[in-house]
Amino acid sequence: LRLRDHLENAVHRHELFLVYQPIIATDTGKIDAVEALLRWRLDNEMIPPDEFIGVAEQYGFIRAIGLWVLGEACLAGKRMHAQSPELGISVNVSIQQLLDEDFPDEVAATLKHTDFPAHCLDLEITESLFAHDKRRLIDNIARLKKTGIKVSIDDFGTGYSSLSVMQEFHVDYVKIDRSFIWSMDTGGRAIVEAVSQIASAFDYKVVAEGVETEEQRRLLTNMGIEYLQGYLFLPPVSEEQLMQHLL
Ligand code: G
Ligand code: G
Ligand code: NA
Ligand code: MN
Repeated sequence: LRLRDHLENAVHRHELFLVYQPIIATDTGKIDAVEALLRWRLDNEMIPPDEFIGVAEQYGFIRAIGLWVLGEACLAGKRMHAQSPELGISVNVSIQQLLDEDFPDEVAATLKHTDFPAHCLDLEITESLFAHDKRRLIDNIARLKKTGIKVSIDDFGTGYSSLSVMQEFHVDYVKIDRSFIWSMDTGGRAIVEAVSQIASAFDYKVVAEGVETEEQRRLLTNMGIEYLQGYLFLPPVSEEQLMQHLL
């Protein structure tokens, strides 16, 4: 209850902020995009998103918070474009946002009022969310894509219907869940390779998450995976810190 009451006012009290983690293009080694990740500081205590996103969803705050995140990310992206004009920004979205009929229009309105280019925005949808009202999701994703934005399947491989999700939903990127990257030396390599090949057949670009070692980087690069993300490159950092890496 304490979390719920505080969360309701967290946006107005400026307790929420975003951090940014780079996504690296394998071929150039350069930052291609950044993923925006939400943080909440309550009375000097950091509450992890895993603890409060669920609360926000349960009590109906996530649409307001999600809209705030989207606006902030586009504004930050606009500032980053002064240094890296084509930099992409990825934003995580919750199922309530995706199922909301107004959401595609809200995304379009946010792009307009922040003057952020649609093709540089990517929305990340966690694979397990695709289990919800399929018609509505396919519909809303199609409407979102009409605004010119990109869509990613996040945490790919952790759901029960990975292959049908790839076939039925038209997306741009598949982010292979970090658990597969971490198990590459104990059998996961074949899975990563297979996912990458299937994704390519659908014309989806692949991002490997949770890259922590040079060995993982080498293996993923040799497999032809297009993008890498993980602590090996940079953890999520403040906008100010990120700007230094964009130079
Ligand atoms: O940043 P961290 O590893 O603590 O993120 C934990 C989880 O919270 C991840 O699954 C991430 O996708 C999710 N998350 C982070 N920021 C947001 C956000 O702005 N919106 C939603 N819906 N989820 C987020
Ligand atoms: O579920 P999602 O993929 O959105 O989760 C994103 C979170 O994963 C980020 O908030 C970040 O803290 C975490 N993360 C990113 N890269 C790494 C990594 O290399 N190792 C670990 N342990 N966590 C990571
Ligand atoms: Na994500
Ligand atoms: Mn993920």
